[in-house]
Order: sequence, then C-alpha cells, then structure tokens
Amino acid sequence: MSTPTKLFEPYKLGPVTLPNRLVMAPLTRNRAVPPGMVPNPLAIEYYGQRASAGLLVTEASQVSQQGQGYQDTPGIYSKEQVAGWRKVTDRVHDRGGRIFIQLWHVGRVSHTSLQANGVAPVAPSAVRAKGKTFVGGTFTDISEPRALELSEIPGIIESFKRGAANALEAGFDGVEIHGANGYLLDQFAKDGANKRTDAYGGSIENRARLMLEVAKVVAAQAGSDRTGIRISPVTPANDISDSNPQPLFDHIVDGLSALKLVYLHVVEGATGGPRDIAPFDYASLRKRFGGAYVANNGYDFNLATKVLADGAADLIAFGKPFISNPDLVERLKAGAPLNEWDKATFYGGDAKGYTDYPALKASEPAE
Ligand code: 8OZ
Repeated sequence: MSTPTKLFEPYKLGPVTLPNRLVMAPLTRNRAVPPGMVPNPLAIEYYGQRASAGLLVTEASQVSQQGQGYQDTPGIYSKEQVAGWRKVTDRVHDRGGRIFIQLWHVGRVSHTSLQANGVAPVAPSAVRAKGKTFVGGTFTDISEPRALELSEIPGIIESFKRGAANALEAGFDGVEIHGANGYLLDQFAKDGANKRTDAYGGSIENRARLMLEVAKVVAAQAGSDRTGIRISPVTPANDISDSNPQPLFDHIVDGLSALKLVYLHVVEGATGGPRDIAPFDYASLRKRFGGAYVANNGYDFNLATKVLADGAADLIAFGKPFISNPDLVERLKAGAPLNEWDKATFYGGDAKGYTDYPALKASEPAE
C-alpha cells in the first residue's frame, strides 16, 4: 500500500453522502443529438460506467439556445432534453451513483450559426474574444458579440433558474453553476471582458453582481444544499482576464458563502494547463467559504492525497483521467495502471473514446 489517503473516505455533501472524495469534473464531449441538443443515448452508458465516483458532474449544459457556443453540446431548457437527462440520472442512480448537472451560458464564446436567426452572441460588452469555437465540424473564429441591455439581464437569470428547475425534474441530485473559463458569468466578473458602466460593471461589487444573483435564484430553486459553483480566478481560457483577481474572488466567495452553497469548485491555475500560471491565494477562498472546497486542475493521486491531508480541500475533481478510466476510483484504490486518454475523441464522434474505455478486469485484485 502507498501513503494513507483520505481520497476513499466518505464525505457528507449537504443531503448527499459521497462514498469517496473523487469528483468527475464537468467534461465537454459534443455528442448531443441535433437539432434538439438532447443528450446522446450513449451518455446513459457513459455516465453509468462512472457511477463509482463520489460525485459526477455532467458536461456543461446550456440553459438556453443563446447560451450555446459549440456544436452538439446538450441543453437543459426543453422537455426533450429533460427526458434525455432523466435516462442518464436513472442509470447513474441504478448503479448507486450521484450526479449534478453543470448549468452553462457561454456568453460571447459562441458563433452566429448557433444562435437563433444567426444573430450575434451576447456579452457584458461588445468585446470579441480572440479564439476559436468548434462549429460545423471545424474550429472557427468566435463571433463578434453584442452587449446585453440592462433590461435583458433578468431573462438571463431566469434561464438559469429554469435550468435548475429542469435539473430537478430530470432527477439530478443537484446543480453546478458554471462560473468559470471565460463564459458569461466569468465575463461579467472580469474587467478584461466587462466594460459596462451600469450596475453590472465597474466596481468589483458590480461585476460580481450577476454571478451572485444567478447563484441566489438557483439556490432558491434547487436548494442551497444542492447547489455548487465552479470558478477559475486566473485562467486565461477563452481570452478572459482580470486586472486584480484576488479581491474580486475574495468578494465573490464571501457572497457565495453567505448564500450557503454546498460547494465551491475551483480551477486552480490555467484550465487544463499550468497550475502556477499566476500567483493566487486559493487558501483565502477556502477560508472564506463555509461549504465544501472542491479542488481541480492537474491533480493526481499524490497531490490529491497531500491537499486532503493538509485540509486544503474536501474533494478533488479529476477530468481527463475520468474520460479514459470509467473505474478511476477502483484503479486508484488498487494502485492499478490508468488507461491513456485519446485527445482525438474528446470532442464529438460516437462510442469510440466515449463508452469503450475498459474497466479493470474482474479477475484483477480489487485492493
Ligand atoms: C472544452 C471544450 C469546450 C468547452 C469549459 C465547457 O472549458 C468548457 C469547454 C471545454 O468549461
């Protein structure tokens, strides 16, 4: 046996008891079925195969058509989508698992071809993100956005609220608000994208307002003890930036803690990249937040074991290792080798690279 680890100890997350500290991070897979953006039937097997995770968080799922930024990502705004997700949650629960859905609005990270009538994507300000999105089978420049009118903001908040209501109807154990990676809520929070001069721009309080208002209504809808949120204070993902992220996120996390959200999921560093891209005091967030701290980005068994032992996190979210290892929990427990992931099948496609990664053979020792 290796170092003693807390990774396989249970954790009480609000009303839900997790059998271990591993969270499957939200992972975009672009296999939803157009035109309705209903979860692929293969998603039933995909999530079901991974039910031994302490908690599964689904791929980011748009709360409205306007909130979609890439081809074939699933939604959580129509009856058909809710029915599709119901089959996923039933399978996960039949296998003894727990699953939250990630509620998403991409804001400016979109393309006119995904928007109703080909209109411009929406953003806090008319500032284009330099970067690409994936539409029509190829990487294409992100479109020029238009600034949301003040009068449209209640509609955005309402779309997250409806997403939360739909999530419960679809049988999810809870929801994770996507406040990270340069999407709408992160765009409002950070001054690289938010140039507004109204109540949603300028000061830290104003820029944090939309994220906190969304968190408030979602928590009221789903229950604060079934509502988590994901943030990424210093990521450069999707061309996002902020001139002074520490006081911004200290303020945001104070607000989230006051709302009694059940967890704070933090992408530490550059999403899917270096953890040390910019100095940031994550311990400050941990200290300010009353609920569970979920740490993410580049964790392996040893780093996870260390931060859990140090009390720096309660749960650890693993991304790519869960793509290629449906039984990641059992493999880490056994010290068994992990399957390699194939980047070519991350986004789009069929069962290949989705539901065909093998679990350990039953004949191999479990411990
Ligand atoms: C990879 C590709 C497309 C979207 C994120 C939802 O970064 C995403 C995403 C990741 O949060």
